[in-house]
Amino acid sequence: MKPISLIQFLIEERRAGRINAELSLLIEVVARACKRIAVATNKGALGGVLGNAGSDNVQGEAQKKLDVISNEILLEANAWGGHLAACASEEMEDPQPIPDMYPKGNHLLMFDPLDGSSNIDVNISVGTIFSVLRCPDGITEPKVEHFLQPGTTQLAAGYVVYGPATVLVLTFGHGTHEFTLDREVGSFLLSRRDVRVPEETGEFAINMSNQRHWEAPMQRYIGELLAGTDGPRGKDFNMRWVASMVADVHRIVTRGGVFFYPLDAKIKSKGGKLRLMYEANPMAFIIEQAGGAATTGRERILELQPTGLHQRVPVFLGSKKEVEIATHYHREADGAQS
Ligand code: AFP
Repeated sequence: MKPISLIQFLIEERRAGRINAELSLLIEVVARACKRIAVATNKGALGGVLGNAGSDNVQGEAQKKLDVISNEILLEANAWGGHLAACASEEMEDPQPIPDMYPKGNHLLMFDPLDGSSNIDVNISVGTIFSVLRCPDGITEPKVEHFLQPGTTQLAAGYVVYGPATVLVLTFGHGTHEFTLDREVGSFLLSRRDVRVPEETGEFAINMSNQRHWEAPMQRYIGELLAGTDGPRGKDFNMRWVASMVADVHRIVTRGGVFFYPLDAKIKSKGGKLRLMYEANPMAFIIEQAGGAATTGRERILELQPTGLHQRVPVFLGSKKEVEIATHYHREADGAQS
């Protein structure tokens, strides 16, 4: 059977009344921009794109050249189509308005242009993450407060992983779907419809080097996994950590597993490591739509009321049973203390 292209998929979603023409165009534009980022990423040293840009982003982190290039590609691609009211990027302090010379649309786009960028120079998978919100009615000049909507209001979310293959994973709230870039044809083709994250798993992802800084319930939960067949869980668990959230989440979307970036003493004052609007919310939407779960260890991520554009939160996501056990341990410990 002839594979379904992303464009055909979007047309079918429109015909089914699940998305409108403007959202369809927005996804097409983001996918096209991500193809350009894939080309830049694939060039590696030959494209002169490796190394630091010599600047810091809003989070005070050193920007890689590809962070800057990817951000510019996404901003430029999304400026003129008439589908956006504004966008916001992990790399920029404030939302980016649509230039006055172009028409404006009804959507807000948020993105992490190149997640996992510390991996670029060592040729390990990186990715782009994005989230789409509706611009509140009557707002023509969106400000930060208009972006601060809970994840449950997302109209779409997706990521592109630039790995051995370039893969787009997308949800509009009706399942999670995977598209693979056919480099010869230049199109994303549907490779898996309605992907499912199994409820149970034997694989977890966490940066173990932070173990001594974790809260007690996290120590307890991971301690039980590490005890394997000798411990209360009665089975051995395997561990993976790419340090590129897109790659770690894509493994979970492909074969199950659970991902944690918990609170620890080093990052407590910041609220967590990962960004709610650019990482946690879109990934939580994608994972829930694939049958998984996503919490901060205490609350469902998608129900958090954001307080800042660059807010950070702890993230537990993936196979439902493991997220539930780890979350239960945290809630139980909170209850015991209060
Ligand atoms: P960078 O984009 O700065 O590499 O950060 C990546 C990231 O936000 C996320 O993709 C990883 O899961 C996490 O940070 C890795 O954090 P550690 O380096 O602390 O393991």
